[in-house]
Amino acid sequence: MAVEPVVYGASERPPRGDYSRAGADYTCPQDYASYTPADHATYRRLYERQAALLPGRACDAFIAALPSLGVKDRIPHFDEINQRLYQATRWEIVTVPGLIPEVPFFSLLANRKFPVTDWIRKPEEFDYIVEPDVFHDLFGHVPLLFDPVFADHMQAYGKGGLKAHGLGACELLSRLYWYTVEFGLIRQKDGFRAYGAGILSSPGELQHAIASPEPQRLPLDIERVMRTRYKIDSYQQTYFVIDSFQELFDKTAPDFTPVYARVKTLDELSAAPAAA
Ligand code: HBI
Ligand code: FE
Repeated sequence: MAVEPVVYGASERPPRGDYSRAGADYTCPQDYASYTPADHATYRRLYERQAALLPGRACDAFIAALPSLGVKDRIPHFDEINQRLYQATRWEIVTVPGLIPEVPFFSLLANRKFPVTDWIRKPEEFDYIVEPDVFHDLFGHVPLLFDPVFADHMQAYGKGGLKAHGLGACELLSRLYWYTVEFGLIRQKDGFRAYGAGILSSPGELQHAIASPEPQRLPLDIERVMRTRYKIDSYQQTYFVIDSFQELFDKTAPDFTPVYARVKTLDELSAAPAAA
């Protein structure tokens, strides 16, 4: 059954994926036969460049789990990753044609299924792509699904997303996802490290997030996150820092119904650090 593609915001670009492949839950088989040698080479080059930047910048749990993705010289078969992932945390990855609407996205997470886009960027987009592709989804997101506490947090987030949808609060909860799952930092004994997939899949953002003096790095504060706008087309100006995945789980576990109500009465905040 064909479903509607998803485009975020007002966009002139046609949606990238082929949504005629997707079922009612927006999943489809991984179209492995359509990958060209050039596609596999793109994955290999992205993987090599990013892996070299991880020491001293990515959190320990991510570095420890990265080899669980398996082959790095070509795009992996998702089925093969699933054998290890399911054993580790009872999560599995499913294939999607690209961005999917919020309700099916949250439903998959609530059922411990992480949607991974199967197509890969073109060589001319090597350094930057707006939409998630297989490199962002797999390399950025999947390693931490091997961490038991982070894995449980992702499922709880999916359940919270379904609830937020019923309350008209998806935009507020999306900010939480943005500033944690996509762009979160964690404090280790040896300094700030990245755990967010948007950081870990981008060479420029990874160096910016850890070493630049420009952005502010604030302790994770749920209300503040929900009030803070974000930009999708530049490096972040604000990062929120956790001390452990248990902190992330605990701070996102409560029923946010009263938080949404309060935040809706408060002004939005800019991500830009206040002028000194
Ligand atoms: N779809 N494939 C895919 N990947 C995402 O990360 C994603 C999505 N749809 C919705 C969505 N993210 C957002 O609602 C998040 O901000 C929660
Ligand atoms: Fe992502």
